[in-house]
Amino acid sequence: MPNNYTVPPCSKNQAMKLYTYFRSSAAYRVRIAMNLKGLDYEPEFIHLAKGKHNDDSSGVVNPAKLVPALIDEGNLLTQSLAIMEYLDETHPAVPLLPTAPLDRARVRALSLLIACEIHPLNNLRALKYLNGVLKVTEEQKNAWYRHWVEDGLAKLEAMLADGKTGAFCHGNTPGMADCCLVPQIANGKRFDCNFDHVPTVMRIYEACNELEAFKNAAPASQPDAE
Ligand SMILES: N[C@@H](CCC(=O)N[C@@H](CS)C(=O)NCC(=O)O)C(=O)O
Repeated sequence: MPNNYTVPPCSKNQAMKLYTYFRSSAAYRVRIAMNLKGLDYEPEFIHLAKGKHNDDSSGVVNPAKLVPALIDEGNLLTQSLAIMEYLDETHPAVPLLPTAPLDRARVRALSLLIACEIHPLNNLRALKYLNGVLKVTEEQKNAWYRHWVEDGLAKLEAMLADGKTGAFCHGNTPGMADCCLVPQIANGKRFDCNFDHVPTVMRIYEACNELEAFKNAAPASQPDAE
C-alpha cells in the first residue's frame, strides 16, 4: 500500500516538535525524558478523545496513528521508547540509561514491561474495542483495565526487588524506567487501580513526582489539559 504521509518541513535550528495529548501516557514518557534532559520542544496537541489521531486532515504525521511522535530536524520519530533512546544518543549529557550493558538491559526490561506488557492492553483503541465491538459494560471494561494494570505492576514490583533499585528504578538517578513508571501509575489512578501490593513502585512514583521534570510533564500541567 502506498505510504503518502509527509513530514512537515523543519529547519535545523528549530526546536523539536512533539505530537502529544495530555492524557497519553506514552507521550507523557517522552515529555518527562525531554524535561529531564532540558530539551525544548514545540508541542502539537492531538486530541485523542476526539479521534484527531485518525483524521488525516488534522496534520497527524505518524503513519501508525499514535502519539507520541517527534520531529527532529525534519525527521519523524515514533514509539516512545525508540524516541527516548534516540534522545539519549543525541543528547547524552543527562543519560536515561546507565553505562554498563547489564544495567542498560535491566532498565530496558523494566521499561518494556510497562510499555509492552501493561500499556497495550489498556490503551484507547483496545478499550474502545471492548466497549464498541465486544459490547462489554463500562464496569467490565474497568475491571479489565484494573486487572492488567495491577497484575503487571505486581510483576514490576518483583523485578525491582533485585537489589539494584534505589530512590528510583535504577539507583538514585531517574531514568527511562521512571519515565515509563510514572505515567502508568497516573493512568491507573484514573481507573481507581489498587496499588497496595506495590510499595516500591509507589515509593518511586512519589520520589519522581517531587522533581520539576516530572511535575511539568504531568497531564494536569499541559496546556491541552481539560
Ligand atoms: N508503543 C507506543 C504506544 C503509543 C500509544 O498507544 N499511544 C496512545 C496514547 S497513550 C495512542 O495514540 N492511542 C490512540 C489509540 O489507541 O487509538 C509508544 O510507546 O509510543
